[in-house]
Amino acid sequence: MTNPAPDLTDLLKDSPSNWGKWGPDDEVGSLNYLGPEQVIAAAGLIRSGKVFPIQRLIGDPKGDPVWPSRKPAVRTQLLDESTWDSDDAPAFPGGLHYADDKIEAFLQGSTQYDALGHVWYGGKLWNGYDARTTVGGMDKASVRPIADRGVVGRAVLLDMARFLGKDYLESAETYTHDDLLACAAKQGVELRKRDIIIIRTNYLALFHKLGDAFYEDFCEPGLQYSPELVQWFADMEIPNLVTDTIANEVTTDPDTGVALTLHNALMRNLGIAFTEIVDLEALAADCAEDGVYEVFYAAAPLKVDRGSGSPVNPIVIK
Ligand code: UVW
Repeated sequence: MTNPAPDLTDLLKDSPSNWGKWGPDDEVGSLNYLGPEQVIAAAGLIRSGKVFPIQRLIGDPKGDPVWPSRKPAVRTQLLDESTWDSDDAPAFPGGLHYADDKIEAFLQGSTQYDALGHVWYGGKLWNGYDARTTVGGMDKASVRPIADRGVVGRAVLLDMARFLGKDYLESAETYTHDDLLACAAKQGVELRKRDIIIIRTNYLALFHKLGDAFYEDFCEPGLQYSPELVQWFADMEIPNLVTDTIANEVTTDPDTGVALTLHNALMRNLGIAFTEIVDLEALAADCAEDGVYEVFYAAAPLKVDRGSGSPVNPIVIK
């Protein structure tokens, strides 16, 4: 019989924590590392004026990849030119016609920011807030404080797929902070304190290639937990981890069997913001061509009161 997965409370009992570092009421965690100094320095990286919005399409005719228990957004057309075929269509002075539509969507069902309180264990969220504050909506560490402040800074694209000489990483493939450093060295870019880290795996190319089989034995590739990796993120004061996978880390740790360990070690304990399901293809192709991997990054999720996450279209400028 295989050993049961350890409880996160035990696994992470000695893991570094930033709780209390920015006061008892803080709800944006390591994003506090991005102040005016970082914004001004990042603005200096804008040289060619090339702009890359890195949100994935919502309503892709080929399908939208989502975490297995979620459903892609459904967009419904409510008003269009055919509305005015009917005699009881609204009549506006001057003959105005217009289109209206709505979407029903998981707030975590597309390119998104997770609220810092999105995951927890042991009854406590980021900064020690009680997990009961999530009941019926996030009273603490919701996505709104992130939306209210915005995220701007120097980001470095780490193209792990190109670095490993692959079109895309495979299911359950793992990598470490040492691999990130090796990738940065090969790309000729320095990883600095307070950098936003953007990682390309191109794994979601498999979503369109495999169809329904994509979800069989679902285990995304990604960073794998180790105490050293968590300490590195803490020491580097990383404010934001951005990847092109659904959950930013290997889904199930191959050594411990624990699911989403880094959501807890990095987001819950260190307050690092997670941005997931971004589309890095155009940006990565451009970086491969000009060799410039340090970029200006700006993003703000939608201001959703008590939301556990929100769609976002981050902008990268070179
Ligand atoms: C879960 O936390 C389950 O998913 P994600 O962070 O990818 O939204």
